Amino acid sequence: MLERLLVTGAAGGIGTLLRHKLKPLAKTLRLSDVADLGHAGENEEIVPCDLADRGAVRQLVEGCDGILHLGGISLEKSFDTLLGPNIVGVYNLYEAARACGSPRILFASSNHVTGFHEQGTLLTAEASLRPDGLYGVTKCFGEAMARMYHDKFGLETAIVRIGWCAQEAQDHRKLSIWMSPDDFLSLVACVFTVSRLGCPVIYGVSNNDTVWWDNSAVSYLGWHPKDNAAKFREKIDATMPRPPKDACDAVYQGGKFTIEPIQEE
Ligand code: NAI
Ligand code: 15L
Repeated sequence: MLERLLVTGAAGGIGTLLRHKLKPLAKTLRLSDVADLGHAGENEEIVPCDLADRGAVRQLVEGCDGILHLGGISLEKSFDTLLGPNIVGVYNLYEAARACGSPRILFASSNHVTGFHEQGTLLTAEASLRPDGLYGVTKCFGEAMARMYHDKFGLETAIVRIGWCAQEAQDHRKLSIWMSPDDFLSLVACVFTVSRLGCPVIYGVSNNDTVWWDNSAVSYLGWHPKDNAAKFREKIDATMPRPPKDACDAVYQGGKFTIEPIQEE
């Protein structure tokens, strides 16, 4: 069991889904965000922090032996909006981790680092990076930071390219990329308990019927996702039309992100 697990971005969608489920993994959960996290529950510490504030991030990481890094901008935005949380923030986090005993990190990357691959292509961790926007590019930066801090300093990171983590898959594309909160939780548990982690790339996806990603290279983690988005298919088919074959949602893994404009502010 970890002594103190830091969860950045804990007030966000995934952080909220996992907050109570994470408790068995650590004696103390240190929950952090710029948004309101409410009151600290049993075995919780609330530490507000802007990831772009280097000194604050250094203090935030002190005393933590694991970091679940969910914090940052999670959608396509302007470069100026992404810069602080997703670029400066990731640098601050890795430098703080290096100074604080190199706790293991789970970096929440995204399927949008490879969003311009076509849906019919089965990707492994070796797939070339084909980000589908500036958001995806910032996640490529985070992945490169993780790799460099591992090669140079031995700091271990699980790079998790999350598909869509939520209670439900709501459209046809998400039937292939959905990861249930419970499957994410079991992945987090594997990452923080496996004896040697290294710096693997893992696709964060449940055991869905339609598969775009191959995680066989990380079988040593012992992660066996159990849920399957197929249970949402009937509802999706009944409530929305299947996208036309040539629509971005049906062609590219990144779906609509591939047609997002470069935003100016
Ligand atoms: P979210 O947008 O709901 O939560 C992110 C949290 O980060 C927010 O609570 C926000 O206040 C916080 N944050 C933003 N800027 C910050 C800053 N400067 N300092 C501190 N905190 C800051 O995102 P969600 O959906 O919970 O995703 C969590 C992570 O997983 C994100 O990094 C996202 O890119 C990644 N991801 C999520 C996917 C999903 O299915 N939800 C899919 C792929 C990747
Ligand atoms: C992401 O990276 C986003 O954070 C999430 O909100 C979804 O849009 C997801 O990708 C997706 O690909 O649907």
